[in-house]
Amino acid sequence: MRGSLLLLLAPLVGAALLETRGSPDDCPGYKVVNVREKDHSFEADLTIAGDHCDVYGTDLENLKLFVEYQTDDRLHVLISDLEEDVYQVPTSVLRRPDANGDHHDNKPNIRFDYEEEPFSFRYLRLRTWLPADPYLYGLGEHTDSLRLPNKNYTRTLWSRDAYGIPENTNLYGNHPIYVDHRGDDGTHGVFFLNSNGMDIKIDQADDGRQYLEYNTIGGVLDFYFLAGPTPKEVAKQYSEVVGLPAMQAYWTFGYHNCRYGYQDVYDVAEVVYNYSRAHIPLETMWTDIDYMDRRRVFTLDPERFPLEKMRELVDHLHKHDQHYIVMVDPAVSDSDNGAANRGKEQGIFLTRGEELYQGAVWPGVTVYPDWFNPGTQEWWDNEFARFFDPAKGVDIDGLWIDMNEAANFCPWPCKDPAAYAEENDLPPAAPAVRDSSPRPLPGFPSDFQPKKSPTVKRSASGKTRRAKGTKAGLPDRNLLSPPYQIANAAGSLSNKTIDTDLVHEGGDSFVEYDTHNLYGTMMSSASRQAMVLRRPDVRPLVITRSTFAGAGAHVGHWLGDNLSQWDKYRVSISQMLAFASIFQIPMVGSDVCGFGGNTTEELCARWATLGAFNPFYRNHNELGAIPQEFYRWPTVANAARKAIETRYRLLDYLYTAFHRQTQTGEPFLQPLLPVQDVGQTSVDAYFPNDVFYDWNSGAVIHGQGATVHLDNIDVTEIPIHIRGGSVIPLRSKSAMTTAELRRRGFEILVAPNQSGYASGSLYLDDGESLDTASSLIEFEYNRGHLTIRGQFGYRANVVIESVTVLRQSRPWKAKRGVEFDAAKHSITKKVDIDLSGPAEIDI
Ligand code: MIG
Repeated sequence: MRGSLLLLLAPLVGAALLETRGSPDDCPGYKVVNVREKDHSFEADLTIAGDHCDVYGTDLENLKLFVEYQTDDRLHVLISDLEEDVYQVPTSVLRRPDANGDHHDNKPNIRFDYEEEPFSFRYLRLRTWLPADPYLYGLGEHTDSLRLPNKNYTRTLWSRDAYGIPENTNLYGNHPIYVDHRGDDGTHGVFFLNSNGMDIKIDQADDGRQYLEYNTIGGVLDFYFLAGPTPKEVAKQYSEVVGLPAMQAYWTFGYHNCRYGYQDVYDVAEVVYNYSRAHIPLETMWTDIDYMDRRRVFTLDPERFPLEKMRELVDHLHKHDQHYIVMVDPAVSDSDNGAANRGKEQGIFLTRGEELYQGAVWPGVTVYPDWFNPGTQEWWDNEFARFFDPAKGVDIDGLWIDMNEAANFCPWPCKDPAAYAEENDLPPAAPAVRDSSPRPLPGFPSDFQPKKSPTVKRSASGKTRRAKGTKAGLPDRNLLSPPYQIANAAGSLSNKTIDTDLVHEGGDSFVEYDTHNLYGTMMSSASRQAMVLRRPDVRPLVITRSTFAGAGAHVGHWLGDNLSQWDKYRVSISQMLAFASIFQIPMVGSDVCGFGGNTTEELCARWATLGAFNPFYRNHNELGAIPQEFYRWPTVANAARKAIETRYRLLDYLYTAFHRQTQTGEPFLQPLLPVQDVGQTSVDAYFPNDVFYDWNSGAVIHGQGATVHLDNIDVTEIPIHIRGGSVIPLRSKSAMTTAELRRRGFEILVAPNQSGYASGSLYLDDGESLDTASSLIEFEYNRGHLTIRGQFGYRANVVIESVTVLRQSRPWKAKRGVEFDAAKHSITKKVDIDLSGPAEIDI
């Protein structure tokens, strides 16, 4: 963005709370003194420009301002206390980008302007003025419109177990970045690197001027301004700040099935069997907390999910090139069990003074790992190595982590978690053990039948207060009820989570008040590491509920507890787009067919097709809801088979685009034109000014930068259009597993633009190694001629079998070996070209 951003900032509040008086609008602000300029940066002191107003605590007298042009397209502005005692997001959780980026011509594309006095500071508020009617995106996680409202709108960032993902509330994760899209005037992004609870208000002042305002209850004012000028460039620039997303294994893009409430291992096996019988490709089977003994992590229910049978199930899946994933929660049952005992021995749980801090979740009274504790990672690694031991334990292929906001059912102040657990039947009674065998499941071991089986010093934490300059937070703050209250939908800060006045272990003594929003991401990176230790060579799939900026470097995300409703189906699209294209967490998807409540055949069929265009494609269902596996209804089964077939044929296209995002930050995005409501079979879809081809019929649509009415969309179909100018590498045929899919050859589909030109690429690797040889193959088509070039480091054992060119503007003329498909007006040439080097094809 060329131009300037005038920042109107607010003072940092320190020290003890004084009584609240006056309005923040009357505060004096700061003046800039003693500016020290360097090549690409400058520093200045800020001193308070009048009497304190102390509206939300004692204003700090002196601050420092640090402004750095880190690249031509990235400006870093940091305003902190002089001593840097105020909390800053630890670099161990989010590393900071290299400040010595490219300065091509010393003409930064973004400029920092300021007024010396007043520097317009107001308590902990920062307001930035925007043009009228702005197009703002981001500031997740939320279920509001993709383009954020401009009036009377508050986005609260504070991780919360948000059943039903209600609109206008804070949800599981926190991504304080927005993108301001100004069309031809450019697009820029603003990332506020702050993990404290905050309200971000978007509204108009009394005089009608538009603003966006941060109200954070702690931390420093740490901003990255990203110059754009396109949304794609902003996304790339953001990825340079928070890190590129992790590459995922090929199989993780297959179809996943999950539910809460599978009664026993036989139930799970039967679902696997039913998918194969229905001929619906099931790549990965999941199991929720049902497998645990009384809901305790790192245990198996000895009657319903006995180890021996679990191992047989996993073996069966692996033998059929399928995968298995289970859930792990952070809260550990405070009872006599291995994980708890070892954790106590090693002193890695959160404490209050000398006592273990307790909450109550599924297993009853629980304790919580302190991810800041230097011993926690080792404990976690060890629990994974034991429980998920390939030789003796449950040999999972991926991991699902939940409840890491962190969730606590016991409302604050939770005085007696044991009484709470008792009154609320935690853990809930397990379902009765079946005494009749399920029907025989061909392909499973013959003894795969239920049997009745019998039922079955923490270190004191000497917390030291921090030394100066630790960026760990000022002392003597009110960490439970600060004077400014964010609009947390759960009420007070500590409600339904762990207490915000807890002090973390480790030299810095961070407090939960400042680091609450990091809990899920710290669990994520710890879990990724534990998974890598189990299988050092392969990319670990970890799917988490709570995220913070930068989490995509470690994990993927599912969108939490949605409901089986059309509005949740619709909002899953904008949520998915925001996570993939703005927050840099491209492995993302919603609970297909809906989690809470009963789905319907129609909704589930539509969601089966929509979900096939989410990077992460998983059907998941709540305990107690009617079953919704794809084979349960004929139309859903049909819709799923078709959608998975399309997805799988396109899987390398998705994989290539996903890989590109992990290398460059360029967002992985697919346009979606779904039917969005019950009983609806038509949709008005916006088509940009370009030529498009219908995926099924090959029919051409000339986009006019306007909506086009698409009719008669059967409940088993989803409209897909290929933009002219694309070359798409398709697998020649779909398959029942991604392993089988990788043995299929390629069909190169050419969709020329108006001038008869198209290009595309194909990324190939072994599909799973962290460190792998790869090929990046570029296709270029120009009026009858296809050129294949690129790097060919990976030896694929399949070939290009055919090339198809969709309807062209010139009349089709027969060439040798080229067939004409009259229905699609396309031409196809059979070829046999291996993927080991350049090639040229006339068609
Ligand atoms: O309190 O593990 O979002 O996917 O099925 C609910 C049971 C705990 C919440 C997750 C959901 C999961 C459920 N969990």
